[in-house]
Amino acid sequence: MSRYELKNKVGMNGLGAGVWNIGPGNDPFGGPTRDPIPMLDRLPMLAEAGMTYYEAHDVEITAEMAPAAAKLARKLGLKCAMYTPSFFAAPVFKDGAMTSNDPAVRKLGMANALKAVDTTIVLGAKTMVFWNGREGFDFVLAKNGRDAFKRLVDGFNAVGHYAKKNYGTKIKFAIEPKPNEPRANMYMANVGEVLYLISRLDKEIQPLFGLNPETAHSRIAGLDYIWDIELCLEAGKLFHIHLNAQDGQRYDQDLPFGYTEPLKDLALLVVLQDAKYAGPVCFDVKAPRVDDPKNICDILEVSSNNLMWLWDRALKVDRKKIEQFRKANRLTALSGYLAQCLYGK
Ligand code: 3MF
Ligand code: MG
Repeated sequence: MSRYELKNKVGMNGLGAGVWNIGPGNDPFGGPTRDPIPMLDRLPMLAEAGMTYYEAHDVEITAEMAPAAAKLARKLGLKCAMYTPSFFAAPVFKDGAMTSNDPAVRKLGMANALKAVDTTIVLGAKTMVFWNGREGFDFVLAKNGRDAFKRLVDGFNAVGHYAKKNYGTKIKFAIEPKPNEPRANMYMANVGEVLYLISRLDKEIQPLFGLNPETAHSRIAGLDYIWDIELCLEAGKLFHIHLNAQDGQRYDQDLPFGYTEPLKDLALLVVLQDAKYAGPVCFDVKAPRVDDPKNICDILEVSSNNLMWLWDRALKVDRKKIEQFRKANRLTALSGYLAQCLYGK
């Protein structure tokens, strides 16, 4: 089993993927096209695909399964990059977990979040991600937005204090923004919004909170992912990353990294290299419905190869040349230089 290693990468090296990335192929319009693979069987598959890290939701690797998963992962030389509570799949969270208008649902969401904190420790991950997929609204005035914001602040404060009290600074939290899908309008829609939310948390736990920006989530909103990443870096809040690709402003596709906008992806890697990003590099991609079970890991191979090629090319980009083009205001020429780095010999 050989693992992908990024040349000169600072901090945590190796690539990662979610166990959900190699799912049975359902989409909102159709059921599975493959038999679901038991979750623990997916760990050797990720290792075999060259991953160093795996990621999972609490509904995939449950608290009860966690000790066995940790043992198996150790045997495979896999590490858990992050663990995350699912606040979107169960019908009870249909209108959100932390922002639901029903206090009993909010209470259940909190219980799940705290349990996930404990499980994150069992799995040995340093990061817990929150993608609160159902926090938002489809109908105006369905929720009081100001109350919803306050509920998010209260919710994340409670999680942060629980983690700090029980585990010190062992676990950090990375909030993943997304503008829409599955809700028409989602709270925590973009990087700026999440940074503002963090600024409103209790001061003593603010250092525990950062972001997990995902390529497709910025592009769905027509936002530039590189700027989203730069903003997180500027704030010292790039705790985690979800790389993939997106074919314009449409439903969330979770395409292989590097597939749609390679030149921008090259520039992204220049930014990450120059910032000495030390966190893990993880994919959030979806094996398409049309892929046969035997080829289910193709999406990881394609994403990893694209990343490795672009990473090496990004290392060779002459930073001085970028400076010169900026100074001379030759921005078209700068884009041409990047194209040469990408496509040239
Ligand atoms: C949805 C996502 C999620 C999150 C995951 C981690 C199913 O668009 O990106 O993947 O990454 O829930 O918290
Ligand atoms: Mg994601």
